[in-house]
Parts: sequence; structure tokens; C-alpha cells
Amino acid sequence: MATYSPSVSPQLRCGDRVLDLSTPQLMAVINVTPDSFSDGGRFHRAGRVQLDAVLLQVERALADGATLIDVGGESTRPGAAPVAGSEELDRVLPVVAAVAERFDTVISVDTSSAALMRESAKVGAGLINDVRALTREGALQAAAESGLPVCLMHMCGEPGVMQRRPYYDDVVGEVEGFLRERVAACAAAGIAADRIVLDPGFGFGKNLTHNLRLFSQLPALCALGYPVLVGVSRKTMVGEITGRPVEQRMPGSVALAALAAERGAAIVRAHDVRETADALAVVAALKGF
Ligand code: 8Y4
Repeated sequence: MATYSPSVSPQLRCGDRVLDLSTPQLMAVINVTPDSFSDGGRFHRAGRVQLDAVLLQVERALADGATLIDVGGESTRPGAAPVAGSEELDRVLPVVAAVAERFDTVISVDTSSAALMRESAKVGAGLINDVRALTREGALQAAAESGLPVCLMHMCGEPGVMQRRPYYDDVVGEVEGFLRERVAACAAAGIAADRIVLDPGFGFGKNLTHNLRLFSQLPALCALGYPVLVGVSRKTMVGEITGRPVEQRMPGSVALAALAAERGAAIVRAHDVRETADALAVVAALKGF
């Protein structure tokens, strides 16, 4: 079975590092938002990011098999309120700088802010992960000038309202159409095709049926010729399938991670790094037999 589209470059140049995409890579979630559902706010005391705790978490993620570290300061869970641009920058930039200084890893910056994209690139970020696919003011130009690769994710609406009443006539066609449009916008802004990663945005303005349709059609998305990133870890869709609350969604998330890799995902974003790394190793071992 063909797992990868032959047109996908096996290497992604991320600043001064190169990510080998010939096997599925693991992106560890490092949240620096005070209200994050994944860390229960434990990185925050008195409203400030606890850098030591973040660095320990990064160290463990890398030891457990992560090859990218995703740092984000804006909560994008359903119903979340937007964060002020300056606050996001104050939270995230010191973390990016500190991680870049201490660890040999690709740092992905989860942001839609042009200012944070620019500043992060200066202090050692390796990838821009934008859930708004560079649609915010100045983002296309900032990303282009950073020289970094960009992950373009599909989202329907904004986090505050996206889960109210998701509707599509053809979810796969519409997500693919949106991503194609954003790829064209990137090309026009001077972002080369070999700097683009695509993501259908599981849970971002989608119900369970939409998510399952998109998941089942991952090979079609991969066939567009760009590396595909999949983020399903601990999400509502896992809860809906398994009936589990967020703190019990690891096994379901790991199963979906393995299936995503089998269906051609180049990068899997996950909270439970050690367990997900083992699942990806199993998929990689089976490839080609
Ligand atoms: C339900 C539960 C819905 C949790 C959303 C969430 C992705 C991402 C996030 C993703 C890329 C989260 C920043 C964390 N998800 N970036 N970011 N792809 N590229 N949200 O799927 O789990 S937010």
C-alpha cells in the first residue's frame, strides 16, 4: 500500500534544521496558555509562564521521541476567547527563545499573529503553525519573510463560535478547496511549495461525522503533494467515539495517531508523546512489508 504520495519531499527545511519526513514525525504539544485544558494551568503561577516547568516538559517530550515542539499561547479550544496580541507575544517569545537556546529540536510556533511570527523566526523557531492559515492581517508577508515553512490549517469560523452548528455540503471538498486557495495565496506571497504543510483541522468547526469523513479521506489530502499534519490528540472527537472524558482519551488518541500515519500523515501532533511515539514506530516498521 502506498503510504506517501511520491511528490512529497522527504525533507522539510525548518530554519537551520531539517526534518526527515520519510517516517512520520511527532509534534509534542507544549501549551503556555493559562487556561489550557491539557496542562490544567500548571505552567502558570501568578499569571506568568513558568519557564522551568516548560523546559522540563520539553526535555521529557524530546526524550520520549518528539522531533518537533509546538509552542502556543492562544487557547483555541471550542469557546475560547481571543488573547491580546501583546500578551501572546509576551508568553510565547521567551519560551521559543529559551527552548531554541537549550535544545536541538524544531520549534513550531502555534500563532496567527504576524508580529509573533517575525519575532519567533529571529530567536530560533523552525515552523509556523497557523490554525488560521495566514488569513490575519500581515501574516502572509510575515511568514514569507521568515523563510520558515508554514502549516496551513482549515478552521470554519473562530474558536468562540466554531462548534455551534458546523455545516458543510461536502466537508472533504470544501476543506480541500480552502487549503488549495491558501496554497495559492502563499505562492502569490512568495512562499514556495516546499515550505507548505497542510492540515484538515480536526475539531475546528466540525462535528464527528465531518471529522470521520476527513479522516477516512486523508490519503486524498496527502495526494495533493504536500506533507499533511494531523492533530486529534485528546479532542472531542476521541471523546465522542470512546465515551471518555479528556483525561482518559490517550488510548483512543494513540489509535487515531497510528491510523493517521498509516494513511499518509507526515506529522502527528500529540500530548501523550511516549505512547504516540511507540505507535508511530510500529507503523513505520510495517511500512514496505
Ligand atoms: C477539541 C479539543 C477541539 C481540543 C480542539 C482542541 C491543532 C493545532 C490545535 C491541530 C494544528 C487542541 C494549535 C489544541 N489543534 N494545530 N492546534 N492542528 N496544526 N484543540 O489539529 O487540541 S489546538
